[in-house]
Amino acid sequence: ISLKQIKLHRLKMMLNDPFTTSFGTFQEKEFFIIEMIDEDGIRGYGESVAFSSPWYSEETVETNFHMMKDFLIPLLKKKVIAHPNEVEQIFSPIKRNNMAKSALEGAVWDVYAKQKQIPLAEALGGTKRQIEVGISLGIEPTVKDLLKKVETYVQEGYKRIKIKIKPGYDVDMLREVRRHFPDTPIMADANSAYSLADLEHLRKLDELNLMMIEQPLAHDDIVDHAILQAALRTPVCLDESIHSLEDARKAIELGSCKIINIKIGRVGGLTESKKIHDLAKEKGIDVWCGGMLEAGIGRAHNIALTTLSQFVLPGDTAGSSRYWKKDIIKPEVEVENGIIHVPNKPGIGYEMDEEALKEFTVATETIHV
Ligand code: OSB
Ligand code: MG
Repeated sequence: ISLKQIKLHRLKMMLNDPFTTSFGTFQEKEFFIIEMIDEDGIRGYGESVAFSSPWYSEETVETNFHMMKDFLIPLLKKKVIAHPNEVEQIFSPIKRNNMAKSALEGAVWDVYAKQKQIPLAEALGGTKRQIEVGISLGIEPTVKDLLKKVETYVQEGYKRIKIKIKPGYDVDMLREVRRHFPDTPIMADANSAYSLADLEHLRKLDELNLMMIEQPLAHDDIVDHAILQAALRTPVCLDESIHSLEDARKAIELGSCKIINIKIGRVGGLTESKKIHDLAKEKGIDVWCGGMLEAGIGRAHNIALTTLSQFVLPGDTAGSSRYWKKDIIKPEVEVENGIIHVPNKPGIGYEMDEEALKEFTVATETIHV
């Protein structure tokens, strides 16, 4: 893989619906689409998933730009990369900044798969031809609003419904949802809104037959989560706490979770995602692919990763139309009865919609490598 040019397209897109978590609400998403062009003119794409403010992790759109432009892309200069697995090593002098690294690494994977003329899923070692997906619902103004949304997406066939929770909007609300949907696979995501002081309260979740509770405790904790997991029947799933294979190994060893949500950006790329997947498989830990309200490019990467065998639980990769009036890829990601058919074209398997890209781009930086 010999790269000639890297374009950093800064995009701004409006979500169809405001999305609320225990940290706040947002409706606008700003992010980078990475376009890499190799010496033969093959184009690979990546997407940076950091948000505009550092509520989910310390990275932001601005830090992603700074890291890519001033540190990571210079490391790629004049390098001949034999395999995308090498990118992680090339970036290793830079501490963390996983979402910035992942955006670039993802584009290298796409270039590589297109050079080989194989789907990205195949390049990663994935075998599934279709994947099952769920949907993540934000905090709604009232339980009645929430029930309406759950109804809509259950009707559409999503394989599980994830509901954001926070103190004061948790057990009673979930009990109400469970009463209306006795057989629907339901899970809750707290985005770190609780502490061990809430243990007795969180224990009530065990009555509700939830698939799991995601990241109930601090974003940087794996010790208290182990105590909580030992006290709950409901499986604990870690999201924010896992940034690497090492984090996953330690969390599994401590018994901090029974399930891991893998987000490509959070762990620094597809190569690291695969390593975590492989460890989880060896240890009997179920994994699923998380989401960061991605546009089509990030979504395509998530789909490819989810074809690996240990992704046994439906992920958060809902269809394009759940987020955007118009996505930036052709065709858009379609979900039919909770299933996405994995594209079998080379690379990510979706074309860039150049018109949409132009429409949503607010600035482009072109770098020769
Ligand atoms: O915690 O998984 C999360 C969205 C933004 C930031 C963090 C999270 C989420 C979601 C939605 O739950 C995932 C999606 O639909 O892309
Ligand atoms: Mg989460």
